[in-house]
Amino acid sequence: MATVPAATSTGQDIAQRLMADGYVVVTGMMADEDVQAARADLGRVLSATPTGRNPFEGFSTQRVYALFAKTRTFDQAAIDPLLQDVMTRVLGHHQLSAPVGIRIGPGEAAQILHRDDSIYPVPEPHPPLVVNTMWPLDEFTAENGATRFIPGSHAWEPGRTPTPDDPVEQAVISPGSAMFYLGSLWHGGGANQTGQPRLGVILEYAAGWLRQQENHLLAVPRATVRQLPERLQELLGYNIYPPFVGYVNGSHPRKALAADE
Ligand SMILES: O=C(O)CCC(=O)C(=O)O
Repeated sequence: MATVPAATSTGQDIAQRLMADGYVVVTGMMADEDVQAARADLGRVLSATPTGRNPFEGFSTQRVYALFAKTRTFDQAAIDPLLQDVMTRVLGHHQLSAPVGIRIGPGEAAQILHRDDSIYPVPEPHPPLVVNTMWPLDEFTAENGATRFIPGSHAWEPGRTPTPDDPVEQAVISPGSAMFYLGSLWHGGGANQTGQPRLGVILEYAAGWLRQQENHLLAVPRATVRQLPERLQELLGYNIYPPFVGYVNGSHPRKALAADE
């Protein structure tokens, strides 16, 4: 797998690899103590999180939606300067779209391969609309459900879909790293053939002019949002796509957020 260290890589390097290969693994994105804190806090959240309702979510898989309403342990990751630089280079003006904790339980089947950007009805080929980042909080192994993906599939000709002959790789990655992948890369969660769950968090970003996959304005209470760093508030949707998409009563949504109601 294409792997580069955060400490010696620039946003330009990472964005170039991402655009060329459809994915890139960046090591050293999260300190050990932050991984442990995130794992512990998500364990708390997961103790009250149901399993999935359909094969896509996974009947033995738990998904933590409304992530930024439930934990503070990904606030810094979401606004990490290197990550933000990559997103700006690839997506331009961008926002958080679908941040989700995903714990694939023992016995779970492989998720269907899909493209994250296929939810938007934009004809192919199109410029990058979505970039996802997967943050493993357990060791991802071939056996416990490491994310599956088809290298090169981000550049397939319009209309092509996976066949059993397409080579599938798995993101065998360690906590502390983050795998960046384009929304056009065919991928999916792996089957968990072990007796232990596999926990990871996706922080998915989308171009700023699209509708966010999750409606964070309703998912995260305003009292919570007011406590967050301003950049995270913007990424959750309290922002303008220039010149004025997203205004509130003719003003920047930051003003509505600050209003006492
Ligand atoms: O959990 C994973 O490895 C990937 C999950 C995924 O792609 C999704 O749920 O959209």
